[in-house]
Amino acid sequence: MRVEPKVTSIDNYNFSLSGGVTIPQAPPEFKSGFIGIVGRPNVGKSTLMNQLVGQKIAITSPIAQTTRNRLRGILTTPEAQLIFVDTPGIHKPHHQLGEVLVQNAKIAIESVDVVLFVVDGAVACGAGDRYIAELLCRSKTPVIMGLNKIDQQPSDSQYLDNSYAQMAESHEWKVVKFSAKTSVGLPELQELLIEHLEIGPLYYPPDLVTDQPERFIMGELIREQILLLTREEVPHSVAIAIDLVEESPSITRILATINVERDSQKGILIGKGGGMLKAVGSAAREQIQKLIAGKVYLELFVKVQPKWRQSRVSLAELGYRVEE
Ligand SMILES: Nc1nc2c(ncn2[C@@H]2O[C@H](COP(=O)(O)OP(=O)(O)OP(=O)(O)O)[C@@H](O)[C@H]2O)c(=O)[nH]1
Ligand SMILES: [Mg+2]
Repeated sequence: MRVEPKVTSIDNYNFSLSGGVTIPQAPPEFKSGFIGIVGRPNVGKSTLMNQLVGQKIAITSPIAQTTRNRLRGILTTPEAQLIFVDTPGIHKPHHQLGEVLVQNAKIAIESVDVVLFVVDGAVACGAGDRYIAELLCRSKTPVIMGLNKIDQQPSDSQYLDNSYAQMAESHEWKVVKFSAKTSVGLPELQELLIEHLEIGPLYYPPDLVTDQPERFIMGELIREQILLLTREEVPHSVAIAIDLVEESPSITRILATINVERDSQKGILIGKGGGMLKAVGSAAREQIQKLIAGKVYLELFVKVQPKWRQSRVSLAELGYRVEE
């Protein structure tokens, strides 16, 4: 039996120009706005967004460049609506996909009300952070620096904090320290962010936590398992397409294709006797069951699509394109 899912996804709402959904009017003094979460790959941006909205909407992994799309996570409190925009880690791009991702992160910086520049507090400030700092000072958007992973800091961490404090001071950015993993410091972060927002309306219904369709999150949950279970080039070479989602009262049937670039990658993904694909499938199925709060049948196919990361057409087909 399918139990009633939490409202996680935009699909549960029938938005239309003629006003298919009514968003309640915000009380007086209510604040709202868009907060861009920006930083190097792997600093914990997506983990932070999931913790702040209280639900897993973005996938996370120890592999750099986990996030590929700009995702919105929504947190509504009695006093404010914070719309977080999680972005792909900014890095030096090596292929067309990388260029599109970095370009989209740059666009996000310009389109939000506040930027939360997340850095890894467990390692000293480096060239990657300085590159992003330069980008941020070219934009007019106000910036807060967020020092994450403080649970991983050594006992004598002053030198680490100082390396970031110097950068923040030179740009007059406020610094806030937290751990996205343990939630230490997150209430203070939330308060500081609300202080930076202006009085505004509810942009989304108060119980919505993401603007992403459920299908997209399903594809991401499959990709997450591939990131966690395979190695080397494979994690970066996959793109997921959800071919079918068929709901019945007892089970949701999902067919998905995993696109890879080479035959050798297909071999690794399928694994000995199909073992790898089975492992990916059963772990992803469990995650998707949590997402939709119902039973799932998941069937995965693997297809070779040579050089999809280099081709603008394939990128667009698979859902990666430069945003307007
Ligand atoms: N110890 C510790 N680990 C963390 C913390 N926040 C994130 N991580 C870990 O850091 C790794 C990267 O986290 P993500 O949230 O995927 O990082 P990201 O910045 O979104 O990475 P990209 O999407 O690749 O740019 C994961 O293994 C997380 O579990 C934290 O506060 N403390
Ligand atoms: Mg991410």
